[in-house]
Amino acid sequence: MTTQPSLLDEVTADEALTSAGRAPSLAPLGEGLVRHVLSRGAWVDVRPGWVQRSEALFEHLLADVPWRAERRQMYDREVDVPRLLCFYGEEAVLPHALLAEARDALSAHYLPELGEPLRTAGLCLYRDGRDGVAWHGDRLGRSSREDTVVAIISLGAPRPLVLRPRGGGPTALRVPVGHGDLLVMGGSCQRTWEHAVPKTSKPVGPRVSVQLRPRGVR
Ligand SMILES: O=C(O)CCC(=O)C(=O)O
Repeated sequence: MTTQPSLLDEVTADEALTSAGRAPSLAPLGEGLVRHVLSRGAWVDVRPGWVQRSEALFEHLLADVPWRAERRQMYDREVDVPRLLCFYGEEAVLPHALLAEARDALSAHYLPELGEPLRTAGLCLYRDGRDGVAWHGDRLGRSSREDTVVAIISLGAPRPLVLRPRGGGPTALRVPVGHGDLLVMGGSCQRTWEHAVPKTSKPVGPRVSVQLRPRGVR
């Protein structure tokens, strides 16, 4: 006797295939990872397209992360921070299982250099070209005096992440990051170099940045 799958089973199987086909996943990390050695003990690793089928992850984060607008003091007045934010501390459950997988894969890869795992995730949403982040190093905490690693996964519309030596000077490295690209800043980069995502008047879509950092680095 042959058994005929019901129409319902077929639909379910089709749906499962479709959603599995769209599911984001990580490409092998070592393949395609290029290191840019900067001055004064700083380096930047770039791995284009590390998150494959990143669109589904991007849409999930856009919809499900409790994005918050923040304000900060600028001289004598308070201004809007030009991007939305959400911070996940060490104990927090990340908003998608793939981010935990990415954090663990990066922790394993960089352990010989870093000596500790990545533990926190800072998420930023750049809604359009009016959002950006000015020149800075992540120097709150231990990174003001110790070498460290900050890994950034970029999703959605690409925006250039630019780097220059601390204290000014022309941009020395400009990396357009989006659509699942990975950029990792390491060594003395947070102390001796600065990075920024400049605002732009060009029409650009939203971008989400996921920054994975070790304990005590912000
Ligand atoms: O958008 C990015 O990828 C950079 C974010 C950043 O530098 C920061 O939040 O400190």
